[in-house]
Amino acid sequence: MDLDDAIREASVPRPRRAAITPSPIVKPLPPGLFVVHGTSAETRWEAMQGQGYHTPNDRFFVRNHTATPLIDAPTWRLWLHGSGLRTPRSLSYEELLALPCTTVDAAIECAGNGRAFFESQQGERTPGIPWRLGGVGVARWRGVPLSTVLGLAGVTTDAVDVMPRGLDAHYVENGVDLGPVRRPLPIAKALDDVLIAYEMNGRPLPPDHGFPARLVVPGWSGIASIKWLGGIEVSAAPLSSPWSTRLYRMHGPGYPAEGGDPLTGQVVKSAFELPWEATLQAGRQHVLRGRSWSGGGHIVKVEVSVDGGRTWPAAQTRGPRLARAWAPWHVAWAPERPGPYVLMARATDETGATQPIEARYNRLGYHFDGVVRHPVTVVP
Ligand SMILES: Nc1nc2c(c(=O)[nH]1)N[C@H]1C(S)=C(S)[C@@H](COP(=O)(O)O)O[C@H]1N2
Ligand SMILES: [Mo]
Repeated sequence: MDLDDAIREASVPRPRRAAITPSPIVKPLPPGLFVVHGTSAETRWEAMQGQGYHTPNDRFFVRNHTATPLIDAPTWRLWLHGSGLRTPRSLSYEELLALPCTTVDAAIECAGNGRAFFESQQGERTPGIPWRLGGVGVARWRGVPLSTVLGLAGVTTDAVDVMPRGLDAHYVENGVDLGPVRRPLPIAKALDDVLIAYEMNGRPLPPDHGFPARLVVPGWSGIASIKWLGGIEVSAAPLSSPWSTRLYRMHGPGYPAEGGDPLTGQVVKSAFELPWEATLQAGRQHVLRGRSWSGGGHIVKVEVSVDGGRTWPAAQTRGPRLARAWAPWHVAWAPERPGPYVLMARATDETGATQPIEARYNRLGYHFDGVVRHPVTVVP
């Protein structure tokens, strides 16, 4: 049996879901927690008010190319194959759970998070999901290091690329079948800090987030963290997919004709835990809370401007500010006069990377790192 047959036979999502609901996302999407974008949904930032360090599973954003498949764990197998493995093999759910596990607090963030601001702040139209800032979440992931699992199949010294593939439906773009969602990882990253996760915030992975198992690739664009893992190819020759050769690259003025290198690390961003748009009362003290994050390292500084960017007093960070997750912060604000205001937050990470007033344009609208202008109305 080859991999395709194996996946078809052993772990194809049962047709159960079609019988239940036509919804592409299984969990409830109450309008107070999510903004729905077709088959995906972004977290409303006010839904993070009063939450702990992690994004609870019920409000973690979902990015689906098609629809969440319901996968039967007892018959599921993870297929490890390719020219970069000495002893190709497969693994059951039980076998995966029996391996030595570890946890990591890591963000998953869509490369297009913040895309809406290319248009609303810079007048640059880009195709794709118009995320504001809710295409990110931080969870405590438990699972088995990818290096441990691949080690069971004997990685050869000449292995160069690792291609995980999802068990969700093939992605069809403009009538062209691009195949299963998949994207190669260089072997060095794959063997470094990547996890095959089966638990999210202490619960089995929810269906929408990749049950029974997904990759978690800390610091990198969300597309690397393939959900509903069915197979992993390890190859002695370079691998590619439309998600590495065309999508998830920088295109446009100043970039090579074929696009920049495949995207890896995420950029610096900041968000207020406030509704869009927010209403606050004049004449009293408010505590503005938010979070900042970067794929490049931990956050060392957050500044907040309430006067249109004239002054940038420092915000206080509270709690952990882990690299590859985020740094919660707060700042006091007592607006006296009613009227429209714009709140801005700007973070800097340990590499010195910070947020420009204007993000550099790219045709597909990835990696918006500009300072976001959050509208607030102060009422009497
Ligand atoms: N199999 C599969 N994996 C996938 C996707 C998908 O559609 N199918 N979407 C990717 C993208 S673009 C992102 S941003 C993250 C989102 O993870 P989440 O839905 O758990 O938040 O999953 C990635 N993994
Ligand atoms: Mo994404």
